[in-house]
Amino acid sequence: MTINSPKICYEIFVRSFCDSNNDGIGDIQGITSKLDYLQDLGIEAIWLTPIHPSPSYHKYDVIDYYAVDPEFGSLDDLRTLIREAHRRHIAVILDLIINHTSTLHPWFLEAQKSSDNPFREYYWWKNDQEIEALGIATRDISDDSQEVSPWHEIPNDPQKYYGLFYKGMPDLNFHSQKLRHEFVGIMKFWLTDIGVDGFRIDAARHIFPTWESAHNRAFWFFFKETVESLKPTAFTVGEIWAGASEIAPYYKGLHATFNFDLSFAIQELLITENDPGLINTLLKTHALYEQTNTGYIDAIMLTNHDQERIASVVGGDTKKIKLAACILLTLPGQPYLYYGEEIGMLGTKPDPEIREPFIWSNNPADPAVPRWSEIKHNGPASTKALSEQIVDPKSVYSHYKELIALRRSLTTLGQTTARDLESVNLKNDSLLAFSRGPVSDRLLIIHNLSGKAISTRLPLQYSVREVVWSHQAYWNSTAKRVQLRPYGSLIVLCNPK
Ligand SMILES: [Ca+2]
Ligand SMILES: [Ca+2]
Repeated sequence: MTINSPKICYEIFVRSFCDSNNDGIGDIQGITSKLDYLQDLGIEAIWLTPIHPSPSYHKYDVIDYYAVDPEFGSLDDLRTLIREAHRRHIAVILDLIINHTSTLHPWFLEAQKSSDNPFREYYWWKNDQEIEALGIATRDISDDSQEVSPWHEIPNDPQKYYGLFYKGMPDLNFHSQKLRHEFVGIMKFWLTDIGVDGFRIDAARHIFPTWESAHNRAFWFFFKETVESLKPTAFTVGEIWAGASEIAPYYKGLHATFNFDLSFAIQELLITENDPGLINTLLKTHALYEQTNTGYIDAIMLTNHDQERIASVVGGDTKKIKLAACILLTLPGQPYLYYGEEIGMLGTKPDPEIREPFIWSNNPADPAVPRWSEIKHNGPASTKALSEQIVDPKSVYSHYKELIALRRSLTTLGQTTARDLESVNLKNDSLLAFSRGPVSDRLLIIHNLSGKAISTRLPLQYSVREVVWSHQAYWNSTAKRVQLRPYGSLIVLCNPK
């Protein structure tokens, strides 16, 4: 593989991670100051949520693609972050927002002036008759957008503009060759001038709107060619919040895509304590991906910045928080941890509450903890700070660190593709069991999803050579049974059969 393919990635919501200058807002120098922490945890790539100037706290509506928002620091700060990250073998991936801009972006400020403005073609414009003729005045809400009426008015303009997410984010129109040229320049700037290692592509499934979706294939070919020509080692991971069959074609243009279905399936497993066939679903997904690209990378996660935090999904139960980590970090793919997951941070919607400041310590005067938002979910009574967890071998943090080290040390566990993944039927829906790896060194992985202790025999084709790792579980070699305490996990190496 010519691209860099990090084994363990980490999503940083920049505003909430670490504050370096005591203004209450997480920033780039703050991230640099925590690189030792991330390296020690075992992280190989960080994905930063958008850092460009923007009127919003989340910055997914960009007004300047060539700058760093002063709230977060400067370009020099970013150069330093990249240099220091690379020194620690950590890749830096930026969020690339190509679907839309802010209405305050100079392109849109120009475009809205008149229908013959040279920037008009950067966006989508239609009058009411055209919108009606195409039947596109309204849309069904989707997981990633609640907007029902995506056409928005400009005073005294007979045409409306298209903004899929909301009126403050007008969609860009990549029929415009001028706009494509702009983005070639933007990608070149970050990949080659500044030296980032790749991009996470926001809203990748929405680049062309539904009535123009036939143009998507050519667009992603153009995108791939552009990235490869600028920096052959650059890595791309796309947000395509949809099912596997819709995601699969994107592997022609992107190295990786996020597996949202898997994220929700793992959550469902944890809530119901029952496996409806997760591995078989995953195998079908991978078969679809493989048809498009045999080098597909399945980007797997428990949650991201748009989903309720996993610790809250499981009701704050530490045993289940640890089980969630066990499941994610034993499945094939490229795992993405959402900052704070490794200390069991809580959070439910609305969005700012799933993006709360990282709890470095419970010292209310700790300048590293951002103070931009009120902390509702992660006060001292509910979330143990990292400073406490880091010295506690039984903490959620220590559990994550151990699992990450395990995944990085075992080639089979760290595989991104799943050609040798198999579901193992132990005839008990409270168990999630699967095997991975070559016949000579096959790993059998068993998770107890339930609050009951379970003892089980193994199918005949699996004979245990050694226990590789266990958490609340053991192999009873005399009775030839696997013993799992509630929410326990066991990984064993099997003899070839
Ligand atoms: Ca700051
Ligand atoms: Ca779009």
